[in-house]
Amino acid sequence: MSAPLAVPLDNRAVARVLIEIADLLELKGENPFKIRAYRNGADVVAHAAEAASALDEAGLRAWSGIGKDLATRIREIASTGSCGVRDELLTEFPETLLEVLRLQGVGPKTVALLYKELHIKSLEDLGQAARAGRIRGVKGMGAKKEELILKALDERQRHAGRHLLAKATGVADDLIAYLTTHAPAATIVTVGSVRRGAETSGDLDLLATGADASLADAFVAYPTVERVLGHGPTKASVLLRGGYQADLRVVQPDQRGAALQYFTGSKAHNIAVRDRALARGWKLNEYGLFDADDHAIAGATEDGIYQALGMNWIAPELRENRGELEAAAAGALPNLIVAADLKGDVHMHTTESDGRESLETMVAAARARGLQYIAITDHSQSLAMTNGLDERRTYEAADRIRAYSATLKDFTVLAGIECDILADGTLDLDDDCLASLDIVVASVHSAMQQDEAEMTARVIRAIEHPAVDIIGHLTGRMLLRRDPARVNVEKVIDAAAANGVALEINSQPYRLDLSDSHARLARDRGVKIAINSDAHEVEALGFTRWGILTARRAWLAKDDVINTLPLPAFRGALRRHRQGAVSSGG
Ligand code: DGT
Ligand code: CA
Ligand code: CA
Ligand code: ZN
Repeated sequence: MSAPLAVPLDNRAVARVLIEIADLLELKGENPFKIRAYRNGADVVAHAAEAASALDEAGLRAWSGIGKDLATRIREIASTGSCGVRDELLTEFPETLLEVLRLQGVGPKTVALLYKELHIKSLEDLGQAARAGRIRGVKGMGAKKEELILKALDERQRHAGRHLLAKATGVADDLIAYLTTHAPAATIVTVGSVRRGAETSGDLDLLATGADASLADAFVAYPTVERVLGHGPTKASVLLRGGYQADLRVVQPDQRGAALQYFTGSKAHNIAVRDRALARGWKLNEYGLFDADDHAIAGATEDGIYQALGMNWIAPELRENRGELEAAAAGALPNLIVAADLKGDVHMHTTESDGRESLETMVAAARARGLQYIAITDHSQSLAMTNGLDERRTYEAADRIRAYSATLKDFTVLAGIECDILADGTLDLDDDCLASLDIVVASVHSAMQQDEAEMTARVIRAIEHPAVDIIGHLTGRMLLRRDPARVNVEKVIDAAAANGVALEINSQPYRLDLSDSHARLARDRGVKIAINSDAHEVEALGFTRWGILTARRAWLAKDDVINTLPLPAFRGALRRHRQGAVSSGG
């Protein structure tokens, strides 16, 4: 039994331990019902509103699906970070085997078999065995399985240790909240790639001022710390559960701006900024900007540093050395879009297809977020597994949406569809049906393996269809999971510009598609952008936060984004209402 923790684990951390136990039981070939109970338990804990650590056994058992045994385990995990069952399982299997288990497409049976037959204990062992062709020799494996394993290992290698922006932000926010309770007077902020809003990040970088060495002590004692990599009074580094490395720096208030600037990066941006200092015979580092005699010129604020170097302050999202220094020196930085500029969200789903909530619930949540209009864009028929709509259901849903919208004061719901772009570039619903709607988002969801010529022609054909207003998630990429489809983005952008079709920045954390650089290219060629949540539940309406960050990294201003327009102007900006386009029947 482990020693009690200073601070109990939060629900997410408890859930992770439960999942680990389920994984280990699966390796052992245990009773599937028992395994399921742990997985369900993890789900319940992760989604519970109350902290598991604050409840006694009876309180935990009041949660559905939590029996006596599980309640005991949860209590133990929350207070000690582990439990007897887990510790015992880890005497039977090395912990490194869990990483093998998490490899895409390698199930517990395979892992257990390879452990038994080839003594494969880690990803390293697995790679060696696969490359040496030893896996195909194991009964029940074969050359095909070996190839799949090599591919999974390669993918993992490419994504190793990187995390989605939304997740990294959540982990950083939790860590900062914890640190703030230890040092209420300190200012603690996220720097590095997370502050720049980059789509993925390698590690978390935190910067604190107004704190003493006890902050670093609290940092290394954070409940989810797995390993302390370094620990000094002004600098510490830890490995957190979930594979996040986090670095903390504590600096003096008069150096705060210099440290913020330095640790925000990017490296390429910093090098270019430092070159400007060097050109003046000055020196710039994380402690400040200094003249040739080592007198401090600036350092307390970032603004002071940029100003001293003849530039306007540059928003973190732009700091990639993609022309921002020149623009800042010329006073020509864009006036970047902010979250409050969004007036509508025109891509989301309801229970009519694969969404989790009704039209009414989505509307209430969107209103509560301060939006003025939304479009309901459920899937079309060819996505059968989402219960996609055929023409008849599309007409009916549109009637229902418009009737409901008419009952609302100061809010409008547009009747739309996320229409599938079929493999040949034709659309999934007939022309009359599409023309009758208020808005059509067209997206690719199938035949993602097409070659570049085919995929590009397919999307352009959809863009040329007069009923299409917006192309959804153009490349279909899934960050850290699936590469973008082979599509010539530049040609698509030119076609969108020629036809007055907008391109979407899909704000789903694992999509962010268009990417920042593609969105910037689109804007440069005169294409309007729509920032949409693609929400399938109310919480997901908040995803536009990530879409906004991506838009800012793309240098977009309010005017570049069509759903910043109030409704009448938004409607007028849609392709269907532009000159030469078909007019909507509705
Ligand atoms: P990541 O963690 O891979 O997502 O990317 P960053 O940008 O967060 O990079 P990281 O964590 O290695 O370093 C944080 C910032 O510190 C980086 O953006 C710029 C600054 N920095 C780190 N190493 C150097 C360096 O060698 N030279 C300069 N000028 N800046 C550096
Ligand atoms: Ca970093
Ligand atoms: Ca770092
Ligand atoms: Zn979609």
